[in-house]
Amino acid sequence: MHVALYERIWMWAAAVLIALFLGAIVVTTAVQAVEPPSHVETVDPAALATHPEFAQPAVTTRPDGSVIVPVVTSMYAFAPDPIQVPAQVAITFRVTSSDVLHGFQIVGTNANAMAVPGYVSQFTITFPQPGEYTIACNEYCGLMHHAMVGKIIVK
Ligand SMILES: [Cu+2]
Repeated sequence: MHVALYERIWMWAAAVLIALFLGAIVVTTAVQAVEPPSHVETVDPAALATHPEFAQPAVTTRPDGSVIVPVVTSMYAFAPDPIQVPAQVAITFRVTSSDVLHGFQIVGTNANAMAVPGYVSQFTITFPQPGEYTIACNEYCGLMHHAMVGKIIVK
C-alpha cells in the first residue's frame, strides 16, 4: 500500500508525540510521584441527617489546636453558617453535599472545593488575620444558586 510522503511524516510525528506524552506520564509518576488524588472518602448523602459528623456540623478543635469544620451544602445554603474559626490556626474543611453538586469557594483566598453528593472534599487553610470571608457556591445548583452564600468569621 502506498502512503504519501507527507502522510508518513505526519503519522510519525503523531506517533512521536504520543510516545512523548506517555513518557511524561511515566516519568512524573515514577520520578516525581505525581499521581491522581488518593484520598477518596465516601458518605451516604441520604443518611447525612444521622451521620455522626455531618448531622449537626459544628466547628471542633482537636487536642493539637487545629480545627476541623464539617460543612454540609444543600440547596441553597451552607451549614454551619456563619462559621467561626480562629486566625493563624490550621483549619481543615470537610465538605459534602446532601443533594446536588455545589461549590465551596472562600472568596479572596485560594480555597475552592467541589461539594459532591456521596463524597467528602477536604482541604486545610490558615487565615493569617481576623476578618470576614464570603463563601460562594460556584457550581450552578438550581434557580436560587446566585443567592447561595455563606460567611466565615475569623477571630
Ligand atoms: Cu450553587
